Amino acid sequence: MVKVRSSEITPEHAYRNRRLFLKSLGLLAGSALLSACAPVTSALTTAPSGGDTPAPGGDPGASAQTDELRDPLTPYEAVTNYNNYYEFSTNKEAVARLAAEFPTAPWAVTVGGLVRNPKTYGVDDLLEGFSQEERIYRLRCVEAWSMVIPWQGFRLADLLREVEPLAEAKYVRFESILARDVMPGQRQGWYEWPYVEGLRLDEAMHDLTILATGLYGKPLPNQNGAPLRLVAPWKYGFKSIKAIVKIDLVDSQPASLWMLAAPHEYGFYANVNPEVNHPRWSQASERRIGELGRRETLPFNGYADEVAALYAGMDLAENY
Ligand SMILES: Nc1nc2c(c(=O)[nH]1)N[C@H]1C(S)=C(S)[C@@H](COP(=O)(O)O)O[C@H]1N2
Ligand SMILES: [Mo]
Repeated sequence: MVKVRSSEITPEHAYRNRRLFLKSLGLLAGSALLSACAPVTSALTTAPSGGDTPAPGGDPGASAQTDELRDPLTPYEAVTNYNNYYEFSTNKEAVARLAAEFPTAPWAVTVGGLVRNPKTYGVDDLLEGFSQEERIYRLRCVEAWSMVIPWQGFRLADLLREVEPLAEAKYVRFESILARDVMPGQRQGWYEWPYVEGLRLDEAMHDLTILATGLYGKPLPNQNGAPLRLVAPWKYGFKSIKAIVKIDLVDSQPASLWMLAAPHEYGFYANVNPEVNHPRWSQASERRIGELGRRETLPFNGYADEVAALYAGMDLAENY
């Protein structure tokens, strides 16, 4: 087994995970009402006594109405109708409709490469074999818009430990499905399909990195990457590859679809960084979907305490 840095779980994450677990056992009766009484707008707001009107974005499918920064969840309607998924369309508002009939069962994910125990998993194997948790994460697209999404999923680290990476394994390469007959975007010649992404092994093993199987308490909608997509919340959204069919442990940095398409615009690391602008626009601020105006972009998308150490000593302008 490869040695990996043991990472820190924030109290907020631990708290939410415990709540989800209790909820799944039916031990949190009235949890929606309880969370509706929590302060939701800002740290300065006091909880309305006996208030039972859910805040905008509140939903019984999530254990809380905000992320740990107290920013409200993006409503389900927005999360599922404003999507980047170029296999279907470059029009974000058209993806949900075009992906509606996409067949996601049966589905197999092959995990191999530099591992001791290569294995192919069905989706049920993943749902039953790995403990599912809720993670409320910000998603920050490289195009400078963002959302707050309550995912369900499991730690990528749990899956990687099971297949036992060899000492030579340094990176993880992810591949999306290739299905030209049902993915109209793949019949266009602009990109090198299938969609490919990669992480360094320590990034992949980090506690924040999950494979998502659902959102808002429901199975993952097709437009959000069903049945399985990566979520690495401190990186630009394009790293969070959808509809994964193949995961390989490899010894050198994999080339992603975006690196091949525009290497000077999209690098391997893609850490959210307000100080390094995209060649064609600023990354200093972002538009939170559902809000007026813009907000400042946070280093590592607000997860610096958890992940900055992964990049100690690295030049983050060079390694964009
Ligand atoms: N296979 C695949 N994965 C993908 C994409 C894509 O086009 N194809 N788009 C990426 C981009 S740019 C973003 S911002 C997120 C969007 O995820 P969402 O639609 O669930 O919000 O998915 C990422 N994963
Ligand atoms: Mo994106």
